[in-house]
Amino acid sequence: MSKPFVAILMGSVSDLPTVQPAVDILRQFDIPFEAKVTSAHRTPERTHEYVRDAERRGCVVFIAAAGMAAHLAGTVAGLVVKPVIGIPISAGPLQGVDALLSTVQMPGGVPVATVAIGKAGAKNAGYLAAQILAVSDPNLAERIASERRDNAEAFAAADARLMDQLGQG
Ligand code: RP5
Repeated sequence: MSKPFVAILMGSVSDLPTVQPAVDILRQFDIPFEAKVTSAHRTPERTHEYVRDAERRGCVVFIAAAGMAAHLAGTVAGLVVKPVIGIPISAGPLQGVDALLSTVQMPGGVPVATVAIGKAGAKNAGYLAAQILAVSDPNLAERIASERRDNAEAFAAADARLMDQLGQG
């Protein structure tokens, strides 16, 4: 059996700069991934073929990013029973609210775990994929927990500096 990996699908090459934080987080935790440009509307057959093939080859989490009438994540969710994370992209005059609603409003029984619009959402998509993999990977779980502890310490240190600056120490 091949090594488990995450598949990142995006509806257009123009989505890549927004999706990049998800890629960065997966790289940070040494999680194998594939990135693919494929569209629910422009290349529907290619999307179906890729998703089915990726699942067969060991994909355990799908991340799907799309803008406007964003049906990519929902399409993937309809094809597999692996977790699907949807990233709504801001790509038109509605600034991503269109994509958010398209991605999040799935019918019962076919969920898409929808994150925030844009780069903040992409970053959390990377973390969520990592946390899903960490359920069966204690080393990965410890790396994620360790980063959380480091962040909490940095946050407390920043608060202490602010207290000093304001003479409230
Ligand atoms: C969506 O339409 C894509 O995911 C992208 O966010 C948006 C615009 O695509 P391009 O016209 O830039 O290719 O399907």
